[in-house]
Amino acid sequence: MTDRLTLYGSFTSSSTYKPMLYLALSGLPFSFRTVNLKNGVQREAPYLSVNRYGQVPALRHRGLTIVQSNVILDYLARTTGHFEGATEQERWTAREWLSWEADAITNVAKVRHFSRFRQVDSAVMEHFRPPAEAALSFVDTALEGRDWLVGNVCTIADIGCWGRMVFMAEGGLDINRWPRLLAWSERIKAMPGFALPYDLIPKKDAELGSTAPLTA
Ligand SMILES: N[C@@H](CCC(=O)N[C@@H](CS)C(=O)NCC(=O)O)C(=O)O
Repeated sequence: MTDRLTLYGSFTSSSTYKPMLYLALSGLPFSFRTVNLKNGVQREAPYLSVNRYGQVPALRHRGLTIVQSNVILDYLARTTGHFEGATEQERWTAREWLSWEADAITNVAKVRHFSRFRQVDSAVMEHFRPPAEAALSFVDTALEGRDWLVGNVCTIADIGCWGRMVFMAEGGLDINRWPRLLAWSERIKAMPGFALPYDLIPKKDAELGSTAPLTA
């Protein structure tokens, strides 16, 4: 049983970016295993034995297999202590944000997906754009008078919500429309270890990270 974290993911995936960003900001060493979504590797038996949903990301650690990006963030925060809420209430509130983002910020990812990877009828965009904009407005309002979504420091709530919306410009969603959200993204970008997805997620398998200890 290995103590080294192994993350399966893909270069263009916001769901992959979320745990990748977590690991980069934490300075944790890990192995990256690329899953080529374009070639359909996610639907082949070897990968389906890792993630039954045929999606990235997936995390393997200490004999466990963890899938769904927000469950991975939850696991990493519990296991390593990095970006965990400071109090029990904050820990629950951070997970509440992650559950909400899977319902709401997912629409931002859909707008980007249909803009970048598919030719779809305009009705599809008309369906997804209003809830995507509403989700961004909701985060913008929640950030009024505060630096972070939960408590006084960056938590998995910030990493999960930002990570899912990171490609918003590719969907024609201009972050300048949401000034508090913009300022929050700048705070995240100023953190040591930060990188944008195309600079962070390798196209090939890689051994990454420093020699930081697993526990914060
Ligand atoms: N709820 C999942 C969503 C994962 C997801 O949608 N992954 C996409 C890439 S961002 C994927 O693997 N798509 C490949 C496919 O569906 O064939 C999570 O948060 O992990």
